[in-house]
Amino acid sequence: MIDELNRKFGLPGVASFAPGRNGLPRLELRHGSGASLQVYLHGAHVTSWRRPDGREMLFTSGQSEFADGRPIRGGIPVVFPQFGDGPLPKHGFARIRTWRPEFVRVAPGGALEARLVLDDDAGTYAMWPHRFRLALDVALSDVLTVRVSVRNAGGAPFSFLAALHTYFAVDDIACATVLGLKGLPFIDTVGDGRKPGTDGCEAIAFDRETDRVYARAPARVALRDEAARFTLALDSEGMRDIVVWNPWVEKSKRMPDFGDDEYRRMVCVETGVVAEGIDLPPDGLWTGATTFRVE
Ligand code: TA6
Repeated sequence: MIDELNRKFGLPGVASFAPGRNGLPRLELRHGSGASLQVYLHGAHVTSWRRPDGREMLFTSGQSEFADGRPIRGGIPVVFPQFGDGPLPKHGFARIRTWRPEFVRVAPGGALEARLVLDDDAGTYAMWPHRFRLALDVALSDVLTVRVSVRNAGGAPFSFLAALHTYFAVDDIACATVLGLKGLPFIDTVGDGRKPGTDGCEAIAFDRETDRVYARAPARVALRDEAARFTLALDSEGMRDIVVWNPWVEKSKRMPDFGDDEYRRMVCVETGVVAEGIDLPPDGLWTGATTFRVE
C-alpha cells in the first residue's frame, strides 16, 4: 500500500508516504524552509508540524492509540459532524475513519499542498444518514494552513458542526497564555456545567481545568509561550468559534491515552463551528480554514 501511495502521490525529496505508528500510513511533507508536517490517512490527522528551525509545534500524547476506530490523542483532530458528546462517537466519526489522498503537489509559490478526502459510506450512513464529501487541505510553507471543506452530496439538507481540535506543544503550561479573547463572552463547559462567563484579563492563563467555548470569536487569536519564547498566531476564515482547553490534573488522570502530567506540556486552541450548526442545502459547500504562523 505504501509503495502504491508513493507511486501515485510521492514527490521526490518533498513528499512521501511511510508506515507511521502501528504501521498506519502517514504522509510526510518537507518544505525547503525546513518546515515539515506529518499527516495520517487515519482521521486525516496531522500529528506533527515542525517550524523551519525544527521545533515541534504540536503535542501528541506518548500514550496515544494509533488504531482503527480510535482517535489519535493530540495533533489536529478533525471534528465532524458533531462536537463533543452526542448520538455519534464523541467529536463525530471523521477522526476515526480512514481518508484517502486526492493530490499532493507543489503550489506555484512553493508551498507543499495535500488534500485528503472522506466520502460517506455504509458505516457513516448507518450513524448519520446523509451523503457528504469532506476534504482536508494542508498547505505547508514557513506557515501552515489547514482547511476543512464539507459538501452536501445528498438530496436533502443537513446540519453539522466541525472543528480543528488542535493540540499545541508548550514548554510549560504555567508560562502559556491565549491572547485575543479579552472580555468576550464564553461558555465554561468544565464538568457537566455550561456556565456563561467573561474574562477581563488580557490573556487567558492556566491554573486549573479550562474548557471554554467562545462563540462568534475574533478571526485572530494567539498562543504565547513565554518559556519557549514564541507567539503562535491563528488566523481563521469561516471558523467562527474558538475553544480553549486544558484538562489539568484530575481529568488528565481519567484519560487512558494521556499521561498524568502531559497537561503541563499542551494546550488546545480549537477553531471551528461548534456552537450552532451549519445548515447545508443539497450540493452546498462550506469551508473553514486556519493559518498557523509562528512569530
Ligand atoms: O474541546 C474540548 C473537549 O470537548 C473537552 O471537553 C475534552 O473532552 C476534549 O474535547 C477532548 O475530547 P476527546 O474526545 O478527544 O477526549
